[in-house]
Amino acid sequence: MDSHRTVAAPKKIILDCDPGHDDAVALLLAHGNPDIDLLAVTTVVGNQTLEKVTRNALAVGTIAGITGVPFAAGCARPLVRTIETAPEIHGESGMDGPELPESTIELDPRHAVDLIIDTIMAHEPGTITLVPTAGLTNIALAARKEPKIVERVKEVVLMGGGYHTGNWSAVAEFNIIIDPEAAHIVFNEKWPVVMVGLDLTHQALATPEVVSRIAALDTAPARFVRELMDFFAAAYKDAQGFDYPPVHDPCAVAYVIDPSVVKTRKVPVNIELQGTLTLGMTVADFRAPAPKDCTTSVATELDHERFWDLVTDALVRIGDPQASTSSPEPTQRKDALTGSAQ
Ligand code: PIR
Ligand code: CA
Repeated sequence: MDSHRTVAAPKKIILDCDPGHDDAVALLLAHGNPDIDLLAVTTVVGNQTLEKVTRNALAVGTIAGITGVPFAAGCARPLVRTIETAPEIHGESGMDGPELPESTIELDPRHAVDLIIDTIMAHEPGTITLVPTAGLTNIALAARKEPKIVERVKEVVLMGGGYHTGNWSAVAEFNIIIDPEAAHIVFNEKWPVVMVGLDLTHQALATPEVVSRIAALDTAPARFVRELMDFFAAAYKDAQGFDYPPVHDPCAVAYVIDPSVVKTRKVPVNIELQGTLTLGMTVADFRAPAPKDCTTSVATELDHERFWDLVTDALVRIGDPQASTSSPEPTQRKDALTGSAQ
């Protein structure tokens, strides 16, 4: 019976990002999907400087019509290492390609680390999922500043690492190698960590079919995604020889929305901090069934079609937020059509 049907409560997440073409898609997916309750958006140095990625995050929020969600800037450099950015993939702005609007969102005055801690401590234990799609500096610092958050967080579903390949060295992925000490902290805390790494995200290719399906929506956010993907595709072809670009970050959000879209396997993972050739490697131990107290798992297989259905559906739901706030009400529009409006 209808009255007995239970609808699962949306999953509360904090998105910690460095937009970033794929971070932008992750933010759009999180905002547009009804099973996600986006509690906060925080930024950290990564694809570009903190200033640039924060500007980009606010611009994406503006395009998506996000209101009532705090956006806060976090760490401007990694814990130990010097800053390393990725202009060859994301351009000088960190999100080259589309023209960015002036933001209508005001930045929260708090440091991202404090916003993360405040938000987790203000909610019931076990209800918040952290979704980092950048270096782990903010998350590591939050765990050090307020250790109580570790047992309150439901899980950390992060885009980073890879158990069979790297993209910033032969064996290390960008989000991990830019702040390996932070990654070490995050992977060794007692919270559950789901590593959505390159093994998985290299299956999330923005093929021409995918991009034209999105472009056909013909809304401002969809056109924005098309322009992002055009730049990202060219950069990925030049820099890494990919036919189509892998859209990493929304895979972590998709896992939170529907874990059946992303297959995972429980396996111990730790971060290499000593190696001269292997710094930042996410070393996964597949030799035997994971021990009972294992807190880490790795993403292995993506349902490509359902993943892109989720992204497309989120864009359909987002619609054209700027157009609908500035265009006349349907009744006025009727007047306009009959020529009485001026
Ligand atoms: C993507 C990124 C950095 C470098 C390259 N070559 C490609 C960014 C993405 O935003 C994603 O979060 C992660 N880091 C993938 O490595
Ligand atoms: Ca990112």
